[in-house]
Amino acid sequence: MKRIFSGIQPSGRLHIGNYFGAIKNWLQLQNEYQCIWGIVDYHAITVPYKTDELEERVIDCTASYLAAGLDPEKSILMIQSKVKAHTELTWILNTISPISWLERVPTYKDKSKQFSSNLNMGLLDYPVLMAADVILYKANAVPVGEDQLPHLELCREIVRRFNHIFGKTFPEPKAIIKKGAFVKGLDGKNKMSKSLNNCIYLDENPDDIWEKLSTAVTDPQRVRKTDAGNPEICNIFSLHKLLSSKSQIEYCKVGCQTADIGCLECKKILSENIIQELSPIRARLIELKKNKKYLKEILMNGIEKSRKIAEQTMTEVYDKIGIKYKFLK
Ligand code: AQP
Repeated sequence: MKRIFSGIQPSGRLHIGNYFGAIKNWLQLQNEYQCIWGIVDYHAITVPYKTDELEERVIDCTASYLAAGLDPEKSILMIQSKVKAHTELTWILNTISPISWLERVPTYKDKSKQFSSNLNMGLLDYPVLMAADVILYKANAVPVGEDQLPHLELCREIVRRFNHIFGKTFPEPKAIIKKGAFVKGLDGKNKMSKSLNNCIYLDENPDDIWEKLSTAVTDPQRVRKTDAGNPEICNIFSLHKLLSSKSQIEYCKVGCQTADIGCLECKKILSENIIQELSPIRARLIELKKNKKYLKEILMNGIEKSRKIAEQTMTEVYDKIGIKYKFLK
């Protein structure tokens, strides 16, 4: 069975961008591949964070995976930092990754502006760690949002370079891109991001969903209700495409173009659909977070399985790069 690795950083509560861009697609993939879903905490510490909140974030992320429907019987759920080989392999990959490759990664450019007072090596090295995450398990494919595509391309370049220098070791992982690959934030400008306060969270309660939507940015040129709008540049309409029925999408599209309906009516329909989609997830999430023993069991099991696969890869890698030191055996 072909293998997949993907993960989410526990840098905040998960949002509908993570859900539509990642987890919802993972649900189908877990039936087709051997999947490893990581909670990639080493990635999360590349930007300023509160040490006393990290554990809660990891718990929240695990519960979110399960609440959204990931099945621990079918896939492996694990925490990146608990499999030490992730950083071991990163170091080895660092030695063959030109700095110029890393400096041109768009997310590095964005994050270095966002966190200019903490421009650390981890931020620059983020894609190398991501490459290590994936190839440590010899994953054949990685489901990603559009924003992550440059990272995956870099990962493929690193794989080609490693294989060229040391001999064929890793498969070149392919990107799997599905519907919902880019969810814009409620600010109508940026990608929905945990760190940008422009999200609808997976455990958002119905009142808050409506409150956030009612003030969310729409087509900026539609100032009055009587102005005709352009749904194709409207943030709310792009969310309709992910959540609403065909007839609702058509109703909102035509209603907006002809100014027959206002933004609030369009948002109300969307709000009800988001609430319907998220309510069962929210209920399960709240229950799961109370059952830490269960979450621990799932993670410990996943960590053990991940370590076994990682150990096999690292034995081969050390062999290939000349760190086997027979005289010590
Ligand atoms: N807005 C989005 N639209 C589509 N997909 C998204 N993903 C994240 N945001 C969107 C996808 O979710 C997966 C995990 O992302 P991540 O949390 O590890 O990293 P991120 O993309 O940096 O997420 P955030 O929310 O933007 O976190 P912060 O603010 O902490 O940097 C990936 O597959 C990603 O594509």
